[in-house]
Amino acid sequence: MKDLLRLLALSNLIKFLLVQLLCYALFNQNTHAAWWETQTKEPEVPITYRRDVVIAVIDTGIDLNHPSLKEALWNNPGETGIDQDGNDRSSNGIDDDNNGYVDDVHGWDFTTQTNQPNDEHGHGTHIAGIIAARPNLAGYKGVAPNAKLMILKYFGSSDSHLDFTIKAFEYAVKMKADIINYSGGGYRPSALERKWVIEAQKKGILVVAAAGNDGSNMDRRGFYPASYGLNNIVSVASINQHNRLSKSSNFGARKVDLAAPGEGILSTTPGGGFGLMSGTSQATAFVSGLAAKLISSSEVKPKAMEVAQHIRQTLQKTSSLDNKLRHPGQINVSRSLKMRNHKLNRKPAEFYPDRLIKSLSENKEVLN
Ligand SMILES: [Ca+2]
Ligand SMILES: [Ca+2]
Repeated sequence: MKDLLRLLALSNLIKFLLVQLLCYALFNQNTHAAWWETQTKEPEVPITYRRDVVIAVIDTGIDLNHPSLKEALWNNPGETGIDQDGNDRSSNGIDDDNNGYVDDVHGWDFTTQTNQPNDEHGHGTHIAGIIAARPNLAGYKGVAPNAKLMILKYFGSSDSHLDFTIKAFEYAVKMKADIINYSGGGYRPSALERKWVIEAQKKGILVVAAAGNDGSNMDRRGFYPASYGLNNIVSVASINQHNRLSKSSNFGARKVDLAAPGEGILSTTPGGGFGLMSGTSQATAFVSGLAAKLISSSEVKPKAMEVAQHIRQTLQKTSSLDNKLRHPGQINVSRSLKMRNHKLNRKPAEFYPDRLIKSLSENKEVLN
């Protein structure tokens, strides 16, 4: 009996040590560090933050109290401060900015029509952390730890996902987000959804959209909004740690733009925790984080298409992605930041220069 107890105690100790080791390994593989150390083997590029960048995260909501995320929440300027009666605008029950939503201080939950877009699923919290988690004591931080997150919940227990997505796009455009991160999608296009992506384009808003996780060729079958083919959309596939397209990732030499890491990604989870998730959703969040960094640090605020073009032009070419993606490469944050040349619309000094010409001729082929 004594031996058994000793064995159990030992096994608990081993379990404890294994958990500690796992935590150490996870935190030392965090989003930010992993990017530079395993993907580029280059030191982080120091940047000057020149402006706030707001990213609309259209997803399953967020853990509003997560210690790594609560400081990253966008605050609607029209629903903060004190009203004429001395009450806090964020909780006075009045639609102070007259946008149709009462007390929408951090965004909106379209599934329940409330101002508390809490995440019961976990997906949205994970995406939000990759983009903009604030640094914690263990060293974890998102790609753009100064960005502000506008939380728009479209996915909950109801099945009106497309209707809520459209409302969320409309909200993000009207409330002037800089970037819309949409780590979701469906196989049926929607004229209304496309309309709001076009409205985003008119306002210079970048839309970063997941290519989807069915391992299918999107040149034959579209996945929307990623496949609307507008120049303010960047559609994102997932690669693994061996620089190969993830087996589950959709692809398309004409319809899917580029790749970013999407397997075994550590980020925030509901309840104040951290965990690993995989998919083109995670890859999409990396691209949104990079776009936020570019917009916040450029001397002149770039337009959506300029950011998209710059990201495409500064990819790290990855031969295993040839014939699978329109731009067969993966994002490289330090390379994109270094090649920014202070103004995004200036042509980068290097890159494979035939890419744009090739893209245009590819478009011609499509049109013909
Ligand atoms: Ca309002
Ligand atoms: Ca209010």
